[in-house]
Amino acid sequence: PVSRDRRLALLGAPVESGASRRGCAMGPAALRVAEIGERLRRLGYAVDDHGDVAPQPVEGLELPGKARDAAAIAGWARVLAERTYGLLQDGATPVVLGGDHSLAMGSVAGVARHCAEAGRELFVLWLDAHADFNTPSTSPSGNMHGMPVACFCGEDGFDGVFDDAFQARVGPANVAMVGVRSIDEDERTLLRKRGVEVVDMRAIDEWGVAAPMREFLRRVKSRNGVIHVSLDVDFLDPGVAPGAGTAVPGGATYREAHLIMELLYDSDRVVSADIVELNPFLDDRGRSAVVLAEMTASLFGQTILARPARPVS
Ligand code: B3U
Ligand code: MN
Ligand code: MN
Repeated sequence: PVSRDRRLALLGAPVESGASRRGCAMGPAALRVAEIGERLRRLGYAVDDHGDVAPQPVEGLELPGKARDAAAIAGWARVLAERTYGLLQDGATPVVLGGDHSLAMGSVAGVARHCAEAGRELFVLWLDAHADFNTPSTSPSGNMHGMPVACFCGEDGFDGVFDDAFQARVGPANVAMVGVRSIDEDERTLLRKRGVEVVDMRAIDEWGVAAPMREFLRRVKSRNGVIHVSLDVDFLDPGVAPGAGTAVPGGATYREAHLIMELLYDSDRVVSADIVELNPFLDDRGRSAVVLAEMTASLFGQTILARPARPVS
């Protein structure tokens, strides 16, 4: 599994204008207070905390349709694309601490460029109550945290967010969404049209998380691919993680979420991750921050008992 000599790179991205309510800008700080770095160091990794990144100045960018604060969001996306790309080129594993989910436009663009140049096929595992597959023309809210997947899958409406260096995209068939339970009408139509795999809560209730995860991991392995994991705090049930701006009832349990992280670690395919949408202003005494820090530790190999190396098959 994920070699302990791969350095882990924490990048704070205190962006919050992609969401409808403020507070996500405090997310990176809360995750640090929850000892996300220390937990990973205790597992034996060298962890570099690069602090919070600063957005590139972008002026006057407007997208056709509804996309609130598009210029600022593009500024975050551009710097994150450069940073995740650069870290991967250096052999490190970027872990982006959000910040709202619009930041994944950038983190995934950087990973996609790295994979395109390295000739590795990229898969994205989207753990979220929402599909985040709106475009500026389908979005009912105009909030850009509801759009990152559409953006990195190459849907129309995002021209000008990136310059030419970061045009690599993720094929919609290489995206798997798990835990989804809230989709807008036009968003659902588009998702279906593009063939994105959606493991909704109904599927999890029927099959649990292990069966669909094993199927996804088998698919990744059959293509010798790698995985970017994007974990939205609202993937979890609000009872487990109340610090979410757009909480939806009926989410993943603590145990389901940990099992997914453990299966991902066992797969040895994860190259990068986002931990996003934590809103400490809405949290209950740091509980959600701690849960996310624990999830991240599981993603990188924390186990209850040492287990014999057993490839997922
Ligand atoms: N789909 C809705 C709600 C939403 C998406 N992502 C979050 N909320 N966090 C929208 O505004 O696009
Ligand atoms: Mn999201
Ligand atoms: Mn969400």
